Amino acid sequence: MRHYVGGGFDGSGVPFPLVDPVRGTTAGEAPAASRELVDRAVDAARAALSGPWASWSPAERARLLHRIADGIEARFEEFVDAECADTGKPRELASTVDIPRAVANFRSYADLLVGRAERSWNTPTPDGRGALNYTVHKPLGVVAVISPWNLPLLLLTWKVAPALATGNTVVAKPSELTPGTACLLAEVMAGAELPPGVFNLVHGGGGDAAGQWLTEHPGVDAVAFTGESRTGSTIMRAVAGRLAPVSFELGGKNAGLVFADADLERAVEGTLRSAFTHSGQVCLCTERVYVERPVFDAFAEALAAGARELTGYGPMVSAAHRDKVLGYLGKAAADGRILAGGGVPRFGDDRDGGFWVEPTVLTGLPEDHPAVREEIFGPVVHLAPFDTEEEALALANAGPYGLAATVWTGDVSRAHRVAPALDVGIAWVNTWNLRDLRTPFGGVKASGIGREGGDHSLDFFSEPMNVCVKL
Ligand code: NAD
Ligand code: 6OD
Repeated sequence: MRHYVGGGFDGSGVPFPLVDPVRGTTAGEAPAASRELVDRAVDAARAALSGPWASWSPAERARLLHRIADGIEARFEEFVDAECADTGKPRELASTVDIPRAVANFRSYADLLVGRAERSWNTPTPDGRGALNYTVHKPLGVVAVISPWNLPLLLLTWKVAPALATGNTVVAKPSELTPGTACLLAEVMAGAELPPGVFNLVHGGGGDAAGQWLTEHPGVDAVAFTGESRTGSTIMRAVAGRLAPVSFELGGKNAGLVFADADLERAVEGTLRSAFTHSGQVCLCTERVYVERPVFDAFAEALAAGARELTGYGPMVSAAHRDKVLGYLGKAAADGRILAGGGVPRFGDDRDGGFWVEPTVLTGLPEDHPAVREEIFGPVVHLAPFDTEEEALALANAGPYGLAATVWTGDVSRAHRVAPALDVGIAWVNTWNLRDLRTPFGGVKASGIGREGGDHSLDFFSEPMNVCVKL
């Protein structure tokens, strides 16, 4: 595990331990960047802005993004191994979602860049000769990309790819819990013929460490961050003095709405996926489901049975996160009912030292209960009944978050009525987490600031400038 600064690898810094979430054993270590190294990374990124990188055409940058994607594909299994070692996630998930999506992130921004149209306007003037207005997109400068532990490579590359596509230079800081695939990405970058300093990587923690030092650094022109809403507030304060732009993808407490006219089998299967994928450690996971009363009992019974039958799921990422999730389950057991799970699975082997929590279905809690209102980010879903469409919408839209929601219905008019009325950035109907990388992605309220995806990312990572030429 090494930093990558100014085109060179660097192993300096106090080592911190990496823990295998499956067994709870120490699995290695990574170096924490010193403040001096963070300064060097930002300086390298700033210097690269005025080097040969500045004259790379969009087509050259697009070819670079494809080379990076090729480099990840060439070492696909190593990336899968590293993602599984850090997160404990099942191999099936890393090899069908995380690593392919990282490849797709680079390829899709390469394609978007080449096809990007610039707008121009013919402007009438009193002398009849007119003026030509057109837009030039410039990079923002040095961008800090700070990412979380749940989908480490997917979420890092989701921001690094468009940042490079638009001509910025990057200093990336992955979560201190999951630095492995970022290290491999730096090796791919080193082989991808990009000028030194265009991509830099530093490791370490958030507060009073590399993360904070980056966001406070006067040489950082913008911060693209994914993580907890509270951390987003802290970063906003850090950049406020210099008015640096931010793009934030933050927490969620996503609702599912199941109407009585839905295909119940499909709704149960979809909710099992939306609640328990990566053991609930995906920001888009459903943590509360409102079910129309006539089908509530049947849905609850089928979902609980499905949850009990789940196998092949992974652990929580850390002991601290496992304890946080179990804390919610303790409160829920006291105040409501547990229909499935609620505890720690026992394997009778070395996995018993890991950070496991059973897929859990809760019911009977009031809406202001911490387990219903706060983001748990684990394999826990709460079920409650509703009687009318208005009530369902009010329940889904309550609370501080507004990231995603899922609607299960067989009535196409209801689908088009309910989905746009949800106070979220993304609403799925009769599916979950079906992604088209050209669409806007982000949250409202405490779930984020700004939109990424497709042109939205290209717009965030560039500064549009108007040129007006009198003819
Ligand atoms: P986190 O906020 O604790 O950490 C995220 C990153 O920020 C890490 O790299 C961390 O080191 C860094 N960080 C922490 N404090 C910092 C500070 N003061 N200054 C600068 N950097 C700092 O989040 P996490 O626990 O790693 O991830 C889980 C959270 O992320 C959940 O809330 C989840 O909902 C959210 N998330 C949101 C999305 C989305 O797209 N909306 C996607 C994934 C995760
Ligand atoms: O699919 C994406 O583009 C994305 N940003 C997913 C985020 C998932 C959160 O854990």
